[in-house]
Amino acid sequence: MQRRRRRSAVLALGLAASLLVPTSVAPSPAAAATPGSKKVIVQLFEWNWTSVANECTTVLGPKGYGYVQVSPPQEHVTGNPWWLAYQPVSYRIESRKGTRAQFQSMVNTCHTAGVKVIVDAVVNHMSGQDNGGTGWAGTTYGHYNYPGNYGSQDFHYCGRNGNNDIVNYNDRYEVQNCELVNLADLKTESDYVRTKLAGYLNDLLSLGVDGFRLDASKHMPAADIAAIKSKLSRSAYIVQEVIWGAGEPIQPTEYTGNGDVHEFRYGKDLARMFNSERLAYLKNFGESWGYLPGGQAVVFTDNHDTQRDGGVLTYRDRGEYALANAFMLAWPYGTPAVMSSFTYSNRDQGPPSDAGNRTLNTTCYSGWECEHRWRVIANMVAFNNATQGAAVANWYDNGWQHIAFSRAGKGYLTINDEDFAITGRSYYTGLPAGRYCDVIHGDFSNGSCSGPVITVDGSGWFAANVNAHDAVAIHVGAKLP
Ligand code: LM2
Ligand code: CA
Repeated sequence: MQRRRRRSAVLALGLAASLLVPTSVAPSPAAAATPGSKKVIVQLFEWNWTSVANECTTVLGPKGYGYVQVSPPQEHVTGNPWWLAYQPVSYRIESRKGTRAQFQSMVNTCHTAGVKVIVDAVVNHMSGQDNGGTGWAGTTYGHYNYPGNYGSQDFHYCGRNGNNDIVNYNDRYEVQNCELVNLADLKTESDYVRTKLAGYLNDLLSLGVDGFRLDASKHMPAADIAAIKSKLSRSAYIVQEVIWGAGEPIQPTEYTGNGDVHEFRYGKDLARMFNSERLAYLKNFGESWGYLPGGQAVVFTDNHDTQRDGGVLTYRDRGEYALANAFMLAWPYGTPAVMSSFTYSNRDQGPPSDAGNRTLNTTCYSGWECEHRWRVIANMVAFNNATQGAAVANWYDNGWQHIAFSRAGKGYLTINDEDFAITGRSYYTGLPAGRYCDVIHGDFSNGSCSGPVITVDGSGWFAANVNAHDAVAIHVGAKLP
């Protein structure tokens, strides 16, 4: 049953070469989707504001990304690890990633490029520093004292387990009223605290932000989030981080009344199919696997936590990672969020920074992976845009690692994750006859394709050979004139 695939080194290298090339970033009007149809999110993890702005203009807009999710922008504790961002000290928009002015300018630039901005909002807690200190922007704080925002009366002290820490995830009260890794847990049931949190989010909305990823949502009752949301000055996109855990009392479905919710099972299951089971099983991937309703799920191969904690595919898996992302971007379940990482060798390591821990500008050739620029991933964003609303049709599998399907009338993907090439075969797409760019191996720009062209005949078929651990993808947004 279980099957561990062994690839020859030579084959793996050949694959890496073809699937890992960065995409061409020449502006391509064809990639731009009609307004409202661009769903794909990219998480530019720990990028500074100047680099995010530049990426919106040069890559995200042209490639058709709908949203950029940025790391927490508020004042945080000092030091080097990436996770400092998850220890708020104040709600000043002043961090290692940049100033308020730089943040504002980034939002404006991304909007001009047609990309909306989602902020990772840390609202469950403040810092985890027992002795307090001075924050990045100079604010003096104590573990339970944040001048101008909170005093000791605004925090939970659950007093379980000999301290205030969460130990037992099977206890709803504990998960929501004790401390997540010593992080001072806000009394989100208090109107004062809710008003402060809404004040922070409203400040971000006044800067033009479009939505929020609500960090540690499972650690707040859904009703508390609803109360904070009701204090927002205008509507905003919301995605809640609720990590599904086997047998736990707090369920992701409790949160769908507030907005979207992350479906954490997706990336783990997808990795298992690629690593040790069968792509053929993906035929009904989504709700029938017990997942959240697709219209409210945000899915990802990995995020900044799961890529460190294991059990998922990451940039380290190279070609297999590209194929898993191609599947995610072609398959209609959920809203896909593409991960973009900095290179790391230990869990805590911060992003490339200067001596003062200010995050350096992103350079995609060193220190940063820029997975969202890999040709396969970047070009499948336009596939996602072009196939919005089209159902899956014409599913094919060989029982194992070769699958294919169309998005009715709009696009077609086949993935061959066997250790051997599949040759001499034709595929039924149901697509209009014509010449299409294979966007896995080529970039479509100004009506021409830099890679192989696939010809769909008058009956909707094409013939192609697919190498081992490779794919072919075509869609109506990349059709040659
Ligand atoms: C999240 N979602 O619910 C974030 O996605 C995740 O990255 C955050 O953890 C977490 N919740 C809190 O916002 C990260 C990181 C932790 C780190 C915390 C706080 O994974 O390792 O904890 O941020 O910065 C670190 C230390 C931990 C220490 C804590 C407080 O690793 O040992 O606890 O700081 O000082 C004593
Ligand atoms: Ca809490």
